[in-house]
Amino acid sequence: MSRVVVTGRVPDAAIEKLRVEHEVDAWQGPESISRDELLRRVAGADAILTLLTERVDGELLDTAGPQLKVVANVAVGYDNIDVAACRERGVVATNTPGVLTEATADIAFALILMATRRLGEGERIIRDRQPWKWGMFFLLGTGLQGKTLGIVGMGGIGQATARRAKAFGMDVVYQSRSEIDPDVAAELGARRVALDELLAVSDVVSLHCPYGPATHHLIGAEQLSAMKSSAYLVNTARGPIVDEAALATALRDGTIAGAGLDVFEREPEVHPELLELGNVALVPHLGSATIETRTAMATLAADNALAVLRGELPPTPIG
Ligand code: 8YV
Repeated sequence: MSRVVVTGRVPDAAIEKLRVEHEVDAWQGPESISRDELLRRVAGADAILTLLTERVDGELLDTAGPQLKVVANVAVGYDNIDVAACRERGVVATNTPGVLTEATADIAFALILMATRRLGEGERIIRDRQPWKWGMFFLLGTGLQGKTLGIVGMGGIGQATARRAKAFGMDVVYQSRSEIDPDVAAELGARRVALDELLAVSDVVSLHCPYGPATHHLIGAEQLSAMKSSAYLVNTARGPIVDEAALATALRDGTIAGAGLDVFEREPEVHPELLELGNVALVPHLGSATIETRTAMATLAADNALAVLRGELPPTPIG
């Protein structure tokens, strides 16, 4: 029997799976685990299930000890994990691709609709008990039909967002490190372009790339200026892909028309200028937040840990 540490609250199904074979120490606090408590608990662990709020670096791996075999992230993004440090110590790192694809694409599309149809603004008027009545020109938004969606990062979530765009009558262009399956590209009618062209032709730009040194502030003042002044930016990937201060300025000055954000540069902080602007829809990192998806993510992370502890290949290793 091995010792598995779970660094935050996850659905019971995953804990139960782990408990069949191992001793499980799961953090149950209402807040994220503190760094000190995390380091105390991981000492002697054979496996750790981590959330994106926990930084997995050399210090944590060394504190855990040489018996540590696997770090299973309950997230598809793994910018919280120093993968090279894991590799150097022979620790397998895993993530949860696939199971959150549809939920995250749903939130991307929800933000596209919130921003283009001004739903947040409308809701705030009602909740603030401001006087309003139907009017021919009241809160007019922008239609999506016949418009172009530019997808940055055409992995599973980008493709699922493209599928939704197609159903809404949009054209799709994408920028991606690699060419996607030609059958999928044909089905979506999606054309691969360089980022410059994507920014210039898109009515909505939606970010779906991973975060890392290569994508830090991929969208800054220069890229925002390259977008149409009638265009919208949506980010459901990772906050620091966008220079938030530059985005606030662009939204204030009308460089672009609006934005929808699920992720932020310094979560849970939000740039104070964004909070003052009506033309940005803000939601608190809800991309994968459905009961079904979170259960599937935690269960997949548990399966990854269990496989490595049994000496088998995990279903979804990183890299
Ligand atoms: C999760 C995410 O909510 O999977 C990711 O990369 O950003 C979200 O789906 C989060 O990571 C849960 O830890």
